[in-house]
Amino acid sequence: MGTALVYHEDMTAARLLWEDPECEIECPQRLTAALEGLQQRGLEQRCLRLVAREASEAELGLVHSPEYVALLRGTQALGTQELQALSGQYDAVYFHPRTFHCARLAVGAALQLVDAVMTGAVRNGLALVRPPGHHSQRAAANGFCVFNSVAIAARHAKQKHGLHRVLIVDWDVHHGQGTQYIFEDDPSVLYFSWHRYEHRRFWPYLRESDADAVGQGQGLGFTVNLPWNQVGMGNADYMAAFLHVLLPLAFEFDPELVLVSAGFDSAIGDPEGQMQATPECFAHLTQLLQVLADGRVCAVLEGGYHLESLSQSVCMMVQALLGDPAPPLSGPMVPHGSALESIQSVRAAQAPYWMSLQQQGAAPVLSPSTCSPEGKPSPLLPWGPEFKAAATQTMAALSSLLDKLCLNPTPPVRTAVALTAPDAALVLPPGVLCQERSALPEEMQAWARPHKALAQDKALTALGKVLYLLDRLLDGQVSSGIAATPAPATAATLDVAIRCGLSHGAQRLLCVAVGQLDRPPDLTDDGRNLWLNIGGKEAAAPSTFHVCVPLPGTTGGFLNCVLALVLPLAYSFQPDLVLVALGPAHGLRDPQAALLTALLRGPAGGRVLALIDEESTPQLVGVLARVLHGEAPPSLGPFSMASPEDMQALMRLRGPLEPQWKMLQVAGEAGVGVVRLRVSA
Ligand code: X5A
Ligand code: ZN
Repeated sequence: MGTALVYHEDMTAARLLWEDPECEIECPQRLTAALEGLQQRGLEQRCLRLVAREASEAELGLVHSPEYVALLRGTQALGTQELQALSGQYDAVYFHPRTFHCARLAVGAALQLVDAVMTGAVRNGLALVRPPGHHSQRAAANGFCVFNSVAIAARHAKQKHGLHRVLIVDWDVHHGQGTQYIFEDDPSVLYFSWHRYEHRRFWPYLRESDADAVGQGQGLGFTVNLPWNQVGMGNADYMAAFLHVLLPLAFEFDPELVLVSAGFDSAIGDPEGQMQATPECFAHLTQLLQVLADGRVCAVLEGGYHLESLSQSVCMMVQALLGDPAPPLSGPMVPHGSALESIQSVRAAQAPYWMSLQQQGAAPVLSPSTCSPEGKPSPLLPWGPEFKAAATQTMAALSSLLDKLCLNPTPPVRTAVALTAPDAALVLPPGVLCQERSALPEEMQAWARPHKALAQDKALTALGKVLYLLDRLLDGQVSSGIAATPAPATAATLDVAIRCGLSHGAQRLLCVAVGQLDRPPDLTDDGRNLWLNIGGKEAAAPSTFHVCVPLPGTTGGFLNCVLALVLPLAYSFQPDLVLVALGPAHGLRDPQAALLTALLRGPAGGRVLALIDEESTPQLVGVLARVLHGEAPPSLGPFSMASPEDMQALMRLRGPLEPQWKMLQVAGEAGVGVVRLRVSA
């Protein structure tokens, strides 16, 4: 349904007019670099371009005090010296005669984006703005931020569009304390922020940025802080944060709109963040958010100071918003110990307020991470010699990544559907290909030979289409597909598909089989295939490559199974092809099948082949085609808590798998069954 890109070139007008090493990184080139990146990759052209308008003073008043707005209005007439003096009254802020205009455009852009999404003109979008907003408070500028665009957008969404629940995801590397203060006691806005913290030794050095700040009064549990206590956090850490903290809470909260404080100073190469997440990680984070709120995601630029890294990360996010598959994540999918400690702390701090975090064998609470030893903050000098050397390496890595992406362009066909018989009731989204072609008869016969179930004409015809589709997936012509098979042949077809996939180019193949489907008997644990069965028989000989889990009966149980088992396994395994098979009487409701399939686009760069029974309803085929094509899955319905039995089954399974599949971890080493003692001096 489309992606909006909101921009106005006037937002490049404000700039620093005096020497200030702290503020100089917030420069006009940030916007031009991001926009040029989007243009060069043909992404801007695929978006609905909207020219930003200025927010009205009434709109600014949704968050800011009239006195503060008047003060900012007055800055338009000030000389440089007066501007510098006024700037000095705030922490890390500079004013320019055009600041008021730019900041009003930034807010206006966010509001226009929300309006476009809420009226259904587009599905989602990005507002490319500066100055940023998330540090700004009711009556204060802070950290390059003047007006809090995202906070105003959240209030506007409630007031103008009658929303009751808005989720704000702040993935900027700094804590958006401004946003936190504004919604502290408001249960209608769930605010999630991760941020570089280093036990309070990083700007803005606040006690209330720690995991135990959870909101106040009615808003208890609606502020979620995930402090990073070391630099160098990467793809695995960010994904773990989403899978184990943000998404369980977000599904339980059930937002009607997702606003992203999209700062890219959390990406590799940034002098402020000094983190390691690569640009494609932001495509994955965006994809994960798109399964919420019917896909209504509005992103607003916050920080991001390494121009090349910023521009690539913005491109990745926009690609994901447009529905393109995300490139696979690079690097080892192993979260850092320090990240796991942080994840454990925030889960423990939030557990009293969220059903989805209860029952998870309440891990012992770690000692507070605010033990700022020897007091004083010691911010790293951003452009010291060490950092410069690291940044040079980073740049080399980034440009080779860019090459890789150019060599692996998005397949010409995003989704193909191969049915055994035409179905008039089936409505496919535009762009989805109906595949009639089949593998060559010799090839089909050769693969089918060992299987009695494939002797029938009907089964063989279906197999031919599966094999053809599989080949197009593996040679990069098609990104994802759906193939139907007659019921008695599903297991045999799946067996052939796995073997064929592995012999025709897949290095690692993940198979998620739902329902009564046995693992092919002579598949070996050679590390090249991972078999995950949901809702079938218990495995006689389970292993790290052969996992069987019962199908939970509640939405909470199902979500927990997907977020805490299926996706961590899938992302740890790093497959290059995913097979999803819905066996006979698989027991998934359509929205569950859609969510599972949508999320399994992540781990293998969008290469998913879904095998379904030919008797499946056209509704199921349609919804699977739409999610594989990049649309949002329908809602699962009201959240219901997982049953204790389902939780226990999951916990028992995860334990032995954790040493091999590190994305399953939700606690630091020291937190597993060990109570830490604190000895105070
Ligand atoms: C929006 C943003 C950072 C301020 C850093 C001050 N602000 N040292 O990234
Ligand atoms: Zn920032």
